Amino acid sequence: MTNSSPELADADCILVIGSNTMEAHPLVAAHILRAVERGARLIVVDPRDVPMARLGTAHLRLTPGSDVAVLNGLMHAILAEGLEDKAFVEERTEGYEALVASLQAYTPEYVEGISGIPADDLRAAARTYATAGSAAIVYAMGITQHTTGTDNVLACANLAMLTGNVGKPSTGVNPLRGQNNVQGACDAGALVNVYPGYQSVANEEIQSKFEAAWGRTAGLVPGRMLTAMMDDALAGSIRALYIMGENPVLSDPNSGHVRQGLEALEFLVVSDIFMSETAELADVVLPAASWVEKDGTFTATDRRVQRFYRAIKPIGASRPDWWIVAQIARRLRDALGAAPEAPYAGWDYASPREVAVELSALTPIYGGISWERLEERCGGLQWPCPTAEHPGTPYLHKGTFSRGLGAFTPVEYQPPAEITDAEYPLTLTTGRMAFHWHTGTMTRRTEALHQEVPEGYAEVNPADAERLGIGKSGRVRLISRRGEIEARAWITRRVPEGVVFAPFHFAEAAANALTNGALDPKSGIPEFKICAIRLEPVGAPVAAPMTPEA
Ligand SMILES: Nc1nc2c(c(=O)[nH]1)N[C@H]1C(S)=C(S)[C@@H](COP(=O)(O)OP(=O)(O)OC[C@H]3O[C@@H](n4cnc5c(=O)[nH]c(N)nc54)[C@H](O)[C@@H]3O)O[C@H]1N2
Ligand SMILES: Nc1nc2c(c(=O)[nH]1)N[C@H]1C(S)=C(S)[C@@H](COP(=O)(O)OP(=O)(O)OC[C@H]3O[C@@H](n4cnc5c(=O)[nH]c(N)nc54)[C@H](O)[C@@H]3O)O[C@H]1N2
Ligand SMILES: [Mo]
Repeated sequence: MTNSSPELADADCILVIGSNTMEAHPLVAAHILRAVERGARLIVVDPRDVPMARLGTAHLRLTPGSDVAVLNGLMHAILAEGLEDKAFVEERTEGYEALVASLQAYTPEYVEGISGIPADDLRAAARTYATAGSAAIVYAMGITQHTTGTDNVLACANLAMLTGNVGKPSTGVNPLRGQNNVQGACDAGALVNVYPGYQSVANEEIQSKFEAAWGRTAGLVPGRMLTAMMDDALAGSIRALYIMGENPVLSDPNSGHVRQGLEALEFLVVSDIFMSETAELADVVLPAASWVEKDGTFTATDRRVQRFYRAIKPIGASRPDWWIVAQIARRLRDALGAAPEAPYAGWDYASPREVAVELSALTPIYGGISWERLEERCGGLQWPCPTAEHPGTPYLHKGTFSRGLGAFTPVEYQPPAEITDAEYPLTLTTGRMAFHWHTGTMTRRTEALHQEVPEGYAEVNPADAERLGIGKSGRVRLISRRGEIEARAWITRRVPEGVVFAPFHFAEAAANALTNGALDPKSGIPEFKICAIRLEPVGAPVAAPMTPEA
């Protein structure tokens, strides 16, 4: 996030786009609710009638995949009414003329044709956002998990800069990162093209710094992305994989393809806290300790590093992930060699605290973040925090952007990779719900959560259900070009006509058997949010008319 979660409570306007915040990020949602109680305006852009949409000043219920058009339309309307922040654009940005030219075609009427949002609703939302004292954009997977995911995010940045809503409290462009520590994992270098702290692997100077620290060079070439690895495995260019804390058999798109890829490997290692569907395919399973069984830090979505404490001893033969990784690294080092005088060639940490010391020594944004400081402060420290005296950074881009001027990047609307046709006439969108976590390894083992939602389901609009003869709580078959699953039908107006939603939490009704493996060419993220399907009732068609739920 450019800004901090608690700052949302003080925003005058919050634009939530592609985020089911109440179900997926309830703590962030609490800050938004506080803002709404204060009288802040809330605009929700989501095809589904998610809980937060009910509280908003406006719910822009767009056709899935039309976000670039909607964001461009909002900017078009802002310019048409002269509501842009002229001083901010002049002093802090570049590329304005090209942006304005690119927005010309996106009249609210043209955007209505693509998105289904009434032109006047779009105009009203543009006015609400642009005239607010401070306006924050909050987004999540509803805009990123598309072949145009990067374009969607760039369009959000354009909108924020056009209205001067960057570099100030309670504004910004705020991705809600999903897992408790996905931000920390990225910060620590778990990405294909950077060392810890987003230091480029392709930069020779940085490469030399890490070579001196670790006693080995890793080469100046970025690695392969997760989403490309199954193709590589099938092609034979990847022969072994070591998977930690990931269950791609259920969580990657087009699971049939994933399974084939994993089965084609010569050697598969999986490290998990449970025997997941992916671990079942492994040659070696390394049992990991769960978060309650280990010490460490988590970095929250607003760049906030916090210390967490072990509550119980690791159960059975399980070990903390850092320990497992270090053991493997030591053996690799012995096999491949490393300069012994390098300060961090040892991989002999006595505790995760020593890993943290190494991280801050090599990573400028974490330079001043020590466990000692974290243990003294409730609320943690937010990076960039370069020195031991630095108080941390609640919001980014104050006064200047890291590249100097903020660059407007024009983006054009493009349809999703797979669109509906006569054979597959419905749009499937996938995601999450409050009671389950991803592939269910943890939540489906938790009795209370299992009781709340014991089985897979699909949200189907009453009009579609009636047309297809799908009864209330009846079973339904979802069929795409890649696979089919059976689930219970939840007949509900949460989804608009023509759109079906299925969570991906249930192995026996695995949504990813259906999803499309098409990727965003820039980020490599799969188009989890859109593919074409058809529905068939399972069992006898229901004759009696249904009572659709609200
Ligand atoms: N209970 C629970 N909470 C979780 C998780 C979990 O599994 N369970 N997972 C965590 C993780 S890792 C993540 S990444 C986050 C994800 O959090 P979210 O991204 O908020 O959750 P999703 O359900 O993936 O999708 C968000 C919304 O996108 C909407 N959407 C679908 N298509 C489009 C579109 O084309 N445009 C727009 N504007 N919206 C669209 C959906 O209707 C949905 O409401 O949740 C985190 N929190
Ligand atoms: N169709 C569809 N698919 C999606 C998405 C979607 O919206 N729609 N969302 C995508 C997103 S945003 C995400 S983040 C992914 C999530 O995909 P995954 O990360 O594959 O899903 P999880 O179920 O969280 O799997 C994590 C695994 O880690 C294990 N685990 C838990 N704690 C620990 C630990 O401390 N150490 C180790 N070693 N293992 C541990 C769990 O038991 C589990 O097997 O799914 C993606 N897939
Ligand atoms: Mo995620």
